[in-house]
Amino acid sequence: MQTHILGYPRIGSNRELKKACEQYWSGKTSLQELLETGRNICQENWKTQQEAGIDLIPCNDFSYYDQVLDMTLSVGAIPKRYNEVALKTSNSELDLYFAMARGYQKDELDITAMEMTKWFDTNYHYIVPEFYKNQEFKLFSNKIVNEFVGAKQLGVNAKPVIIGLVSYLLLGKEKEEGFDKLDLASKLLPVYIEILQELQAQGAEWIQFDEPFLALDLNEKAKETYQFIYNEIRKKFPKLKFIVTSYFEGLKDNLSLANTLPIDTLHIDLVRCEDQLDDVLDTLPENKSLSLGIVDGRNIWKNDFEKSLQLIQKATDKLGSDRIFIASSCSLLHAPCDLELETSLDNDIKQWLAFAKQKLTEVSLLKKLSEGTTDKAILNAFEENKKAIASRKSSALIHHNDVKQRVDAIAEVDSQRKNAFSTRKKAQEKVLNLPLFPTTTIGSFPQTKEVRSWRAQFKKGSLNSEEYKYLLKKETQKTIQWQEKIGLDVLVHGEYERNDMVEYFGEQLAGVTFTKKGWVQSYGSRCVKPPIIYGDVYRPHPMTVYWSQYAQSLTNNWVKGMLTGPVTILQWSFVRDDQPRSTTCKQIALAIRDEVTDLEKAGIRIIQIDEPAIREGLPLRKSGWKNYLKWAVEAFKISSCGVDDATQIHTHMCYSEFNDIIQNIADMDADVITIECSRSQMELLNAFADFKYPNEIGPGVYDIHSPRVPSIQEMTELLHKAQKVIPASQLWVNPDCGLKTRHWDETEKALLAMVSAAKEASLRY
Ligand code: MET
Repeated sequence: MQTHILGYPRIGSNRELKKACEQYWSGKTSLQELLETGRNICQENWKTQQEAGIDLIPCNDFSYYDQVLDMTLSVGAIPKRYNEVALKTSNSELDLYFAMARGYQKDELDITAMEMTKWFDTNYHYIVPEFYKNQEFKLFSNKIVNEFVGAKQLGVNAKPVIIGLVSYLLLGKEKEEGFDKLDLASKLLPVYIEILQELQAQGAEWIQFDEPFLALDLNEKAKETYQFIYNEIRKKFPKLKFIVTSYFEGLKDNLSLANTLPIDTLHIDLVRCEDQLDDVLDTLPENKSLSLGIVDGRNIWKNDFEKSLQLIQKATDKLGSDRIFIASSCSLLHAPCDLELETSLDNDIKQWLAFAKQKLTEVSLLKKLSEGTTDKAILNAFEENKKAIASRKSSALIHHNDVKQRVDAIAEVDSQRKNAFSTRKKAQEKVLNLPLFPTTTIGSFPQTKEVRSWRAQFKKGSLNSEEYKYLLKKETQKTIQWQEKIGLDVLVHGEYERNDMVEYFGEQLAGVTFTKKGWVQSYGSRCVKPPIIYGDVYRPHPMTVYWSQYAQSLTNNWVKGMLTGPVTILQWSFVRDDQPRSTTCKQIALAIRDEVTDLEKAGIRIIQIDEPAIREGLPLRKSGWKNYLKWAVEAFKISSCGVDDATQIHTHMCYSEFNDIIQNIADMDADVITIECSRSQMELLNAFADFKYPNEIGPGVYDIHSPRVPSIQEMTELLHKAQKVIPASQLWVNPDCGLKTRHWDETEKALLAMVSAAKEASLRY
């Protein structure tokens, strides 16, 4: 029996890599210093794994930005627009690499970055490979081999982690018509072979090919490509040992394909899909070993040893322990580094958690326990584990019967508005009295340095709560007055009191806690610190009423109440794994519902419940969509349906393609939906037009992710375009998303222009 993990976090326990990269980018440090930080992190990670007793230690899981971009550079799939950058950076491969990741604006060049998108259903973003019809590949970067050699020099015979050829192609995008990216497989194969030859020559024994697409829906062509590629690789390398990993889903209908691949070890994710174990055990060919992905790489809960040992036992009974690997379910990239750095977490909660470093020990302990160790320390660790698991099952911190009962008692009427939209629309028109093409914003206004420094000072204690409140009030007041002045119709308070749209609610909800250093890489040097939903969630006190009510008291215009929706809070957190996500989501929905009804009672007649993450929560396989969408939509409705007809519910969504979920969006039945639209030149609106979406809709008329100030004319044109496909009586006018990352001067100019564009549109109508 062997132990391994699929990859380890590379940001460093104190985000050393983030800091080193950002300093290098801003010209404050040298390339040598950055490379040294990189090397130190690799060494530290290898050492940590050695000490934890991991048998097969990964290399090439480190990356200065992203592992997919690393592969792109390795195989020389460098888009032509970087040709000149390559000349300018000819003595530093890493500079070219960063230019591809972040764009290049120097030496009179202005070259855009490569596209970035989410890595499967995680919050990690990768750089999308670009493929062209006459795509050529050639070995360009030696990073893979160099990292292997680096490990070897430290006495670690590491297992290079390489994105499998088929998954690499499937992760990319055809940038021209007239070919299929999978057709590039035979052109790419020689470069993979070259890399493997060099690794073999340097003494590599094991190679890990990550093939996450093996766990997704595959067409025939992809299946054939898998077979072709792995047969070719095997022919060339009869002696290298290959582990092919699948994760984030079960192999399901691709199991027979996986079984036919001429590889040595197949890795399966038993956290995401425990059910697949029996089928795999029944069908795995005798010449293959099985890697059991049993320690959760995506979440922060301690492994339940008793349960895991039963699964391991089942596998060893069938295959014999020689054919078993104990592993993390996926790369530990998605977990924070080290729980020991958390000094202010509640101790009861802390004992239920394991971060990446602790997960290494879990993998190693599971092996020793399943081998029947008699070592006292290990047996003690097992007892400790049992105690922690048992305490989580019954802890009063987690379990609140009244919350559970409230979820059980949810009735159909709770997720239905009192009347249909057509009736509500009339009631709302009467009360709200808004013009045609009403203007509004998505919620946040610039979070200036000052605003952030007040929060920092408040947290440190150098501002007391009254002083902090006073400053925020003044900022809110200024924002309300300014919105009135430029003639916006529906105002917002600006969200100055919020650090982050999920954290702000998480901090106030019971059942949610936060770490100090639980950073996880989101993309490049950007890290996030997701809240931990550990227990039954409820709302001990109103969360936003004070600020909304205050803002409303300052104006005769309507002020929108501003909330984050239950699915988004769930999606952007570490979620408890001891009950279905749908149940946790409903608990959050009830808490938001309480807030919505309190806002209504306080005189707020327009309430926005943001759900930007609803689409990204879609399961990876289509077969799971129906169930997810059912509970996700229900959760939104539970949160939004407790109000009268005349109270207008808004929702906001961004980063989304809506075509395949438009029916579900309609089922959410928000009175108004605002969407990100401008970068697609209103194309995203077509899904709503084709569907004849009945409720009101605010397609974003300018891109808030750029400092560029849009002209009145371009926004009028966009509105005109929108009006062609959606009746004017249904249209709102607003930016794409919140303005918190923008500066005031851009914001002022852009919103002034937007209000003028709305006026012009209504005159034209
Ligand atoms: N109300 C939030 C804001 O304006 C919505 C953001 S959606 C990512 O920032």
